Amino acid sequence: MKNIILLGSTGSIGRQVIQVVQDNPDKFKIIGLAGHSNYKLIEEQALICKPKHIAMYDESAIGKISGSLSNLEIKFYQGIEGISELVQIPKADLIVNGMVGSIGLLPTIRALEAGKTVALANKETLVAGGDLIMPLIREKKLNLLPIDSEHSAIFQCLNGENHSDIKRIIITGSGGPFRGKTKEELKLVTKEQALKHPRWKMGSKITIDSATLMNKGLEAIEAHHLFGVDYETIEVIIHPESIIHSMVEFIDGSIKAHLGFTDMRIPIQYALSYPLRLSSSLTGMDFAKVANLSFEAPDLTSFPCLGYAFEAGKKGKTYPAVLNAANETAVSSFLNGKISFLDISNIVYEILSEHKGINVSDFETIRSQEEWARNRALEMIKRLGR
Ligand code: MN3
Repeated sequence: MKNIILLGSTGSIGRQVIQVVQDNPDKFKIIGLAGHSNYKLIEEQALICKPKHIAMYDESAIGKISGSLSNLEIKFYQGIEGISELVQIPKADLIVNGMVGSIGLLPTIRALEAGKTVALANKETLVAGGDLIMPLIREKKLNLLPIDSEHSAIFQCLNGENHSDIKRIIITGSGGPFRGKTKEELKLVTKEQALKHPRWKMGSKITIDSATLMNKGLEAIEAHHLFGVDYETIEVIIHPESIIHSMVEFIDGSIKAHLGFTDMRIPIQYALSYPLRLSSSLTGMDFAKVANLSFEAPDLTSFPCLGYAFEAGKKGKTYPAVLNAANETAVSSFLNGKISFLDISNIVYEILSEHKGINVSDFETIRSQEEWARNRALEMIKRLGR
């Protein structure tokens, strides 16, 4: 039995983690839940999972969790400090981080410091803090198990392979809802259109990132850290069918691809069961119905965020953290109707241009530079004023 602490339980990934755990009640037990502010949902989840620990990021949400949990003997935690304390409890075998945004960085660091295996769906954690996290993983000889479908695919392609045999890592992406649109056509696209992802059902932040292709850029930075490869080795290709979840080319010209349904429960289950595989109801792809797999180069003119992410990644230092923080702020303002779709990439570009990168030596450096980027983004958003 693996004892799991689930961070971000009320989000899209978190809800699917609970499904996987419910499908395998003899393998996994959730002993801790952490959510942002949705106290109603976390209460429902607690009645199902019967955890011993619950944390809420929004400190006012704890008090709203009703008495229905009073006979469960639950210990409650508050804020990011509370979540960071929760991940260290001795009984936890696996920390699943499904939080959204680089706010997930501190709990990840605390979990690793406590020697825990972490299954990571929170890509912003690696984008902002990869330079802190990866040395910690190596020093403590821990496992960081990717849940992001592309990275789970690459991770599985690399099983049993030598790192020095990697020639190229090829990250696939559906191209999002606006694939094929010109920059002119993107001027007037709405939030509702951006939220309609053609292949994956996901939370709103990542769905907007998929529409701008920032998501692929963040994934390239994530791959750089996770697999220890430089950016010249990483390629992004648009694959609208989303059947191939990523590929690895080796020095002998062999290419391994990972294929499957677009259902996050598959990579989630693999991260939970690793190194074993467990059976699942999601089997039996009908290739005659799939019929075609197509590919095209990403359009960096309509979707410049992808290029900005590669640039920030290559520059290293605090550039990726600043790119990510500016993007998080811009996306949330887009979702609130304050800026247009194209403003997102403009804001990211401006802030990256202004930024003077600093070597990442500690968490405080990242936090302070993120704060700078968020404040600069808010100033720009105010100026754009809608
Ligand atoms: Mn992905």
